Amino acid sequence: MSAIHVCFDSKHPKGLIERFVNLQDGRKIKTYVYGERKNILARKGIAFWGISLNGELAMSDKSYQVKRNHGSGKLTIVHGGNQLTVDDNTAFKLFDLEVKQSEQKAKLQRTRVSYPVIAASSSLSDYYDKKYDLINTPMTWAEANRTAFNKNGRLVIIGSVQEQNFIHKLFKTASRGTTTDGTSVTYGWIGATDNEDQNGSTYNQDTNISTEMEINATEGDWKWLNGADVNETYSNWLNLTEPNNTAYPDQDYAAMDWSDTNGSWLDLK
Ligand SMILES: [Ca+2]
Ligand SMILES: [Ca+2]
Repeated sequence: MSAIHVCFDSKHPKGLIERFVNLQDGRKIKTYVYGERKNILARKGIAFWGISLNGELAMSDKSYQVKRNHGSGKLTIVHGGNQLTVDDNTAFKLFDLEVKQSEQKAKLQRTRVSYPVIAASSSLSDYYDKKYDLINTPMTWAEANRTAFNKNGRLVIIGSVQEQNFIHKLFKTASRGTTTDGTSVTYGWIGATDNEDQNGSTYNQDTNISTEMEINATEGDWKWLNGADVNETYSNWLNLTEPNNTAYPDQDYAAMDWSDTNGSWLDLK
């Protein structure tokens, strides 16, 4: 997308903005924007949809189109030539947030837009960039961390309320594991710890290899497995009473209680 400011147009004393879309095949199309957002990001790689008429384009302010299937209640999102069907608004809101974040990142870093690419059309749990896999075998946090690492993954790092709601829903609708005494499990491990013996990891997309890394967690100082400080990012600890480090300093591992309405987090050992 490019924009040209025409300064001296007798019909528009204040000047006129003419917008053009430069398509991948080399075509340049005069474009009009409609919808809530007046300024569409002028960046390479931006996805859009709109209506083309007589060689001109009316472009929606959203980079994707959403259709509701009235029979199933599912939403179909069409984005950059990919089609994705999601169950409900929880997944849609996470998708919308990630699209906005991708565009914002491209704007700040002045690079081309890199969207979360969709790998499968069935579920938001199948991004190329982010694929969520739920394992319902009961295990310790360290075992879960190792299991994820061996699959080139990481225990989930939750970065927003939209992602929290999505994960919470994923937990609630999954079949639950049971412990050795037969109790139904209502906690799912997430990727945060304050145990200084635990490592995080980074994944290299080019080599397809995960590497362990120091995250420098210490008792009471919670770190995500990518090394980010839990205090400085989105968090959802239970009623501000967890993590209760003072009373239980041996509780070093974060879990989501999905039986809780808000899917609150607590520290367990
Ligand atoms: Ca602790
Ligand atoms: Ca606790």
